[in-house]
Amino acid sequence: TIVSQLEEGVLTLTLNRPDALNAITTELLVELSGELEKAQDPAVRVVMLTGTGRAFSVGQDLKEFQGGNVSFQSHLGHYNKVIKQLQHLEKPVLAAINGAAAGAGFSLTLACDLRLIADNAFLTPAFSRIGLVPDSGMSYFLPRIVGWNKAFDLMAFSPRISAEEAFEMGLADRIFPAADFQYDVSLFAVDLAHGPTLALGLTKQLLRRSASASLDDLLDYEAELQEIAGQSEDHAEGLQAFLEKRTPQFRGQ
Ligand code: LHQ
Repeated sequence: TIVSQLEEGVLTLTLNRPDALNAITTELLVELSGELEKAQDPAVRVVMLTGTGRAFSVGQDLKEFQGGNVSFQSHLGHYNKVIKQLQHLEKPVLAAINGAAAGAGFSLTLACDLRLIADNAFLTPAFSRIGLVPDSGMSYFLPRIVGWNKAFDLMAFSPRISAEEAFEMGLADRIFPAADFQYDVSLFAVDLAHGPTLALGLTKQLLRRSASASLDDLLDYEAELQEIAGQSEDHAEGLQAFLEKRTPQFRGQ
Protein backbone atom coordinates (compact mmCIF):
# COMPACT_ATOMS: atom_id res chain seq x y z
CA THR A 1 0.00 0.00 0.00
CA ILE A 2 3.10 2.22 -0.02
CA VAL A 3 5.31 2.67 -3.07
CA SER A 4 8.86 3.61 -2.14
CA GLN A 5 11.34 5.11 -4.59
CA LEU A 6 14.80 6.56 -3.98
CA GLU A 7 16.13 8.86 -6.68
CA GLU A 8 18.78 11.59 -6.46
CA GLY A 9 18.68 11.54 -2.66
CA VAL A 10 14.89 11.91 -2.54
CA LEU A 11 12.91 9.06 -1.00
CA THR A 12 9.36 9.34 -2.31
CA LEU A 13 6.80 7.43 -0.27
CA THR A 14 3.52 7.23 -2.14
CA LEU A 15 0.31 6.25 -0.39
CA ASN A 16 -1.06 3.83 -2.92
CA ARG A 17 -4.70 2.91 -2.42
CA PRO A 18 -6.10 5.15 -5.18
CA ASP A 19 -9.44 3.32 -5.37
CA ALA A 20 -9.99 4.19 -1.69
CA LEU A 21 -8.63 7.74 -2.06
CA ASN A 22 -5.62 6.50 -0.09
CA ALA A 23 -7.72 5.99 3.03
CA ILE A 24 -5.49 4.88 5.88
CA THR A 25 -5.62 1.31 7.17
CA THR A 26 -3.62 -0.36 9.92
CA GLU A 27 -1.61 -2.16 7.23
CA LEU A 28 -0.76 1.16 5.55
CA LEU A 29 0.40 2.68 8.84
CA VAL A 30 2.62 -0.28 9.68
CA GLU A 31 4.15 -0.17 6.20
CA LEU A 32 4.66 3.59 6.33
CA SER A 33 6.36 3.28 9.70
CA GLY A 34 8.71 0.63 8.28
CA GLU A 35 9.60 2.85 5.31
CA LEU A 36 10.28 5.81 7.61
CA GLU A 37 12.62 3.61 9.63
CA LYS A 38 14.56 2.87 6.42
CA ALA A 39 14.61 6.60 5.61
CA GLN A 40 17.32 7.03 8.26
CA ASP A 41 19.79 5.72 5.64
CA PRO A 42 22.24 8.58 4.91
CA ALA A 43 21.65 8.07 1.16
CA VAL A 44 18.20 9.56 1.80
CA ARG A 45 18.50 13.35 2.07
CA VAL A 46 14.85 14.32 1.68
CA VAL A 47 11.66 12.35 2.23
CA MET A 48 8.60 13.22 0.20
CA LEU A 49 5.17 11.91 1.16
CA THR A 50 2.51 11.93 -1.56
CA GLY A 51 -0.49 9.99 -2.86
CA THR A 52 -1.55 8.17 -6.04
CA GLY A 53 -4.63 9.34 -7.90
CA ARG A 54 -6.99 12.18 -7.09
CA ALA A 55 -6.43 12.33 -3.32
CA PHE A 56 -3.46 12.69 -1.00
CA SER A 57 -5.37 10.80 1.70
CA VAL A 58 -8.90 11.01 3.10
CA GLY A 59 -7.70 9.87 6.55
CA GLN A 60 -8.70 6.77 8.45
CA ASP A 61 -10.48 4.22 6.27
CA LEU A 62 -13.91 4.48 7.84
CA LYS A 63 -14.77 1.04 6.47
CA GLU A 64 -11.90 -0.71 8.29
CA PHE A 65 -13.60 -0.96 11.68
CA GLN A 66 -17.21 -1.10 10.51
CA GLY A 67 -19.12 -3.32 12.88
CA GLY A 68 -15.97 -4.23 14.77
CA ASN A 69 -15.20 -3.27 18.33
CA VAL A 70 -11.93 -1.38 18.22
CA SER A 71 -10.28 0.87 20.80
CA PHE A 72 -9.52 4.16 19.07
CA GLN A 73 -7.01 4.94 21.81
CA SER A 74 -4.95 1.86 21.05
CA HIS A 75 -5.41 2.19 17.26
CA LEU A 76 -4.04 5.74 17.45
CA GLY A 77 -0.77 4.24 18.67
CA HIS A 78 -0.06 3.35 15.01
CA TYR A 79 -0.74 6.93 13.88
CA ASN A 80 1.24 8.51 16.71
CA LYS A 81 4.28 6.40 15.95
CA VAL A 82 4.32 7.67 12.35
CA ILE A 83 3.77 11.31 13.40
CA LYS A 84 6.75 11.09 15.78
CA GLN A 85 8.90 9.42 13.11
CA LEU A 86 8.16 12.25 10.64
CA GLN A 87 9.11 14.81 13.27
CA HIS A 88 12.19 13.07 14.61
CA LEU A 89 13.69 12.13 11.25
CA GLU A 90 16.84 14.24 10.98
CA LYS A 91 16.27 15.38 7.42
CA PRO A 92 13.63 17.43 5.64
CA VAL A 93 10.25 15.79 5.12
CA LEU A 94 7.95 17.20 2.44
CA ALA A 95 4.25 16.62 1.95
CA ALA A 96 3.40 16.79 -1.75
CA ILE A 97 -0.35 17.25 -1.53
CA ASN A 98 -1.57 16.06 -4.91
CA GLY A 99 -5.28 16.10 -3.98
CA ALA A 100 -7.69 16.05 -1.04
CA ALA A 101 -6.16 15.66 2.43
CA ALA A 102 -8.81 14.99 5.09
CA GLY A 103 -8.79 13.96 8.75
CA ALA A 104 -5.63 12.11 9.67
CA GLY A 105 -4.54 12.58 6.03
CA PHE A 106 -4.43 16.32 6.75
CA SER A 107 -2.68 15.61 10.08
CA LEU A 108 0.04 13.65 8.27
CA THR A 109 0.82 16.70 6.12
CA LEU A 110 1.02 18.90 9.23
CA ALA A 111 3.75 16.73 10.73
CA CYS A 112 5.90 17.31 7.63
CA ASP A 113 8.37 20.20 7.46
CA LEU A 114 6.99 21.79 4.28
CA ARG A 115 3.75 21.38 2.37
CA LEU A 116 3.69 21.63 -1.43
CA ILE A 117 0.15 21.67 -2.78
CA ALA A 118 -1.44 21.21 -6.21
CA ASP A 119 -3.64 24.14 -7.17
CA ASN A 120 -6.74 21.90 -7.36
CA ALA A 121 -6.16 20.14 -4.02
CA PHE A 122 -7.90 20.93 -0.75
CA LEU A 123 -7.48 20.32 2.97
CA THR A 124 -10.24 19.59 5.44
CA PRO A 125 -10.07 18.63 9.13
CA ALA A 126 -13.17 16.38 8.73
CA PHE A 127 -13.18 15.12 12.33
CA SER A 128 -16.08 17.26 13.59
CA ARG A 129 -18.27 16.07 10.72
CA ILE A 130 -18.23 12.57 12.19
CA GLY A 131 -18.27 13.65 15.84
CA LEU A 132 -14.59 13.05 16.55
CA VAL A 133 -11.79 15.21 17.93
CA PRO A 134 -8.71 16.09 15.90
CA ASP A 135 -5.96 13.50 16.22
CA SER A 136 -2.57 12.47 14.87
CA GLY A 137 -1.02 15.75 16.00
CA MET A 138 -3.54 18.16 14.46
CA SER A 139 -4.28 19.81 17.82
CA TYR A 140 -0.55 20.43 18.24
CA PHE A 141 0.38 21.71 14.79
CA LEU A 142 -2.69 23.55 13.56
CA PRO A 143 -2.90 26.23 16.31
CA ARG A 144 0.85 26.77 16.02
CA ILE A 145 0.41 27.63 12.33
CA VAL A 146 -2.89 29.51 12.22
CA GLY A 147 -3.48 30.54 15.88
CA TRP A 148 -5.89 29.17 18.50
CA ASN A 149 -9.19 30.68 17.35
CA LYS A 150 -8.60 30.04 13.65
CA ALA A 151 -7.65 26.44 14.49
CA PHE A 152 -10.87 26.02 16.46
CA ASP A 153 -12.88 27.60 13.63
CA LEU A 154 -11.41 25.13 11.11
CA MET A 155 -11.81 22.18 13.46
CA ALA A 156 -15.43 23.06 14.31
CA PHE A 157 -16.72 23.76 10.79
CA SER A 158 -14.36 21.55 8.72
CA PRO A 159 -14.54 23.65 5.57
CA ARG A 160 -12.78 22.64 2.38
CA ILE A 161 -9.62 24.81 2.46
CA SER A 162 -8.53 25.51 -1.11
CA ALA A 163 -4.85 25.49 -2.08
CA GLU A 164 -4.89 29.28 -2.27
CA GLU A 165 -6.52 29.65 1.16
CA ALA A 166 -4.05 27.13 2.57
CA PHE A 167 -1.20 29.18 1.18
CA GLU A 168 -2.59 32.41 2.65
CA MET A 169 -2.96 30.77 6.08
CA GLY A 170 0.54 29.31 6.04
CA LEU A 171 -0.81 25.78 5.76
CA ALA A 172 0.88 25.34 2.38
CA ASP A 173 4.33 26.65 1.48
CA ARG A 174 4.26 26.37 -2.33
CA ILE A 175 1.44 25.98 -4.85
CA PHE A 176 2.15 24.21 -8.13
CA PRO A 177 -0.18 23.74 -11.12
CA ALA A 178 -1.86 20.33 -11.00
CA ALA A 179 -0.83 19.52 -14.59
CA ASP A 180 2.91 19.56 -13.78
CA PHE A 181 2.67 18.74 -10.09
CA GLN A 182 4.86 15.62 -10.01
CA TYR A 183 7.56 17.28 -12.07
CA ASP A 184 7.55 20.49 -10.04
CA VAL A 185 7.66 18.79 -6.64
CA SER A 186 10.48 16.49 -7.80
CA LEU A 187 12.58 19.47 -8.87
CA PHE A 188 11.89 21.14 -5.52
CA ALA A 189 12.79 17.99 -3.58
CA VAL A 190 16.00 17.30 -5.51
CA ASP A 191 17.10 20.90 -4.96
CA LEU A 192 16.50 20.51 -1.22
CA ALA A 193 18.34 17.17 -1.25
CA HIS A 194 21.46 19.05 -2.36
CA GLY A 195 21.29 21.08 0.85
CA PRO A 196 23.38 20.71 4.03
CA THR A 197 21.28 17.78 5.27
CA LEU A 198 23.01 17.44 8.63
CA ALA A 199 22.43 21.11 9.44
CA LEU A 200 18.82 20.87 8.23
CA GLY A 201 18.26 17.89 10.52
CA LEU A 202 19.66 19.87 13.44
CA THR A 203 17.44 22.81 12.42
CA LYS A 204 14.42 20.54 12.82
CA GLN A 205 15.57 19.73 16.34
CA LEU A 206 15.79 23.44 17.16
CA LEU A 207 12.30 24.13 15.85
CA ARG A 208 10.90 21.17 17.78
CA ARG A 209 12.53 22.43 20.98
CA SER A 210 11.37 25.98 20.17
CA ALA A 211 7.73 24.91 20.50
CA SER A 212 8.14 24.42 24.25
CA ALA A 213 11.43 25.97 25.42
CA SER A 214 12.33 29.29 27.06
CA LEU A 215 14.63 31.72 25.26
CA ASP A 216 17.44 30.88 27.69
CA ASP A 217 17.11 27.16 27.00
CA LEU A 218 16.91 27.67 23.27
CA LEU A 219 19.98 29.91 23.19
CA ASP A 220 21.91 27.13 24.92
CA TYR A 221 20.54 24.51 22.56
CA GLU A 222 21.42 26.61 19.49
CA ALA A 223 24.97 26.93 20.75
CA GLU A 224 25.18 23.19 21.40
CA LEU A 225 23.93 22.28 17.92
CA GLN A 226 26.04 24.97 16.24
CA GLU A 227 29.07 23.28 17.78
CA ILE A 228 28.05 20.11 15.92
CA ALA A 229 27.21 21.88 12.63
CA GLY A 230 30.48 23.82 12.86
CA GLN A 231 32.45 20.59 12.74
CA SER A 232 30.60 19.20 9.73
CA GLU A 233 32.14 18.68 6.29
CA ASP A 234 29.32 20.74 4.83
CA HIS A 235 30.29 23.75 6.93
CA ALA A 236 33.91 23.47 5.76
CA GLU A 237 32.71 23.20 2.15
CA GLY A 238 30.22 26.07 2.58
CA LEU A 239 32.91 28.32 3.96
CA GLN A 240 35.40 27.37 1.25
CA ALA A 241 32.80 27.92 -1.49
CA PHE A 242 31.94 31.31 -0.01
CA LEU A 243 35.58 32.40 -0.08
CA GLU A 244 36.02 31.07 -3.63
CA LYS A 245 32.74 32.71 -4.75
CA ARG A 246 31.27 29.43 -6.04
CA THR A 247 28.23 27.27 -5.28
CA PRO A 248 28.89 24.80 -2.44
CA GLN A 249 28.70 21.06 -3.11
CA PHE A 250 27.10 19.80 0.08
CA ARG A 251 27.27 16.09 0.84
CA GLY A 252 24.93 16.15 3.78
CA GLN A 253 27.50 15.30 6.44
C1 LHQ B 1 -13.96 7.04 2.18
C2 LHQ B 1 -13.32 7.92 3.04
C3 LHQ B 1 -12.77 7.43 4.25
C4 LHQ B 1 -13.51 5.32 3.63
C5 LHQ B 1 -14.03 9.03 1.36
N1 LHQ B 1 -12.88 6.12 4.49
N2 LHQ B 1 -14.06 5.74 2.48
C6 LHQ B 1 -10.36 8.08 13.11
C7 LHQ B 1 -10.98 7.00 13.84
C8 LHQ B 1 -10.28 6.26 14.77
C9 LHQ B 1 -9.08 6.31 15.12
C10 LHQ B 1 -8.07 6.90 14.35
O1 LHQ B 1 -8.21 8.15 13.82
C11 LHQ B 1 -9.12 8.51 13.01
C12 LHQ B 1 -8.60 9.51 12.11
C13 LHQ B 1 -9.39 10.03 10.97
O2 LHQ B 1 -8.79 10.28 9.97
S1 LHQ B 1 -11.06 10.28 11.15
C14 LHQ B 1 -11.50 11.15 9.69
C15 LHQ B 1 -11.69 10.21 8.53
N3 LHQ B 1 -11.93 10.92 7.32
C16 LHQ B 1 -13.08 11.53 7.03
O3 LHQ B 1 -14.01 11.59 7.79
C17 LHQ B 1 -13.21 12.09 5.63
C18 LHQ B 1 -14.42 11.50 4.94
N4 LHQ B 1 -14.46 11.89 3.55
C19 LHQ B 1 -14.91 13.08 3.13
O4 LHQ B 1 -15.28 13.94 3.90
C20 LHQ B 1 -14.95 13.28 1.65
O5 LHQ B 1 -14.90 12.02 1.02
C21 LHQ B 1 -13.80 14.17 1.15
C22 LHQ B 1 -14.07 15.61 1.58
C23 LHQ B 1 -12.45 13.72 1.66
C24 LHQ B 1 -13.72 14.08 -0.38
O6 LHQ B 1 -14.94 14.42 -0.92
P1 LHQ B 1 -15.28 14.08 -2.46
O7 LHQ B 1 -14.12 14.44 -3.31
O8 LHQ B 1 -16.59 14.72 -2.74
O9 LHQ B 1 -15.40 12.49 -2.53
P2 LHQ B 1 -16.57 11.56 -1.95
O10 LHQ B 1 -17.05 12.06 -0.66
O11 LHQ B 1 -17.60 11.36 -3.02
O12 LHQ B 1 -15.80 10.20 -1.70
C25 LHQ B 1 -15.49 9.28 -2.74
C26 LHQ B 1 -15.55 7.87 -2.21
O13 LHQ B 1 -14.54 7.69 -1.21
C27 LHQ B 1 -16.87 7.57 -1.50
O14 LHQ B 1 -17.18 6.22 -1.72
P3 LHQ B 1 -18.27 5.77 -2.83
O15 LHQ B 1 -18.30 4.29 -2.71
O16 LHQ B 1 -19.54 6.45 -2.48
O17 LHQ B 1 -17.70 6.26 -4.13
C28 LHQ B 1 -16.53 7.77 -0.06
O18 LHQ B 1 -17.36 7.06 0.80
C29 LHQ B 1 -15.13 7.23 0.00
N5 LHQ B 1 -14.38 7.76 1.16
N6 LHQ B 1 -13.38 9.15 2.50
N7 LHQ B 1 -12.11 8.20 5.10
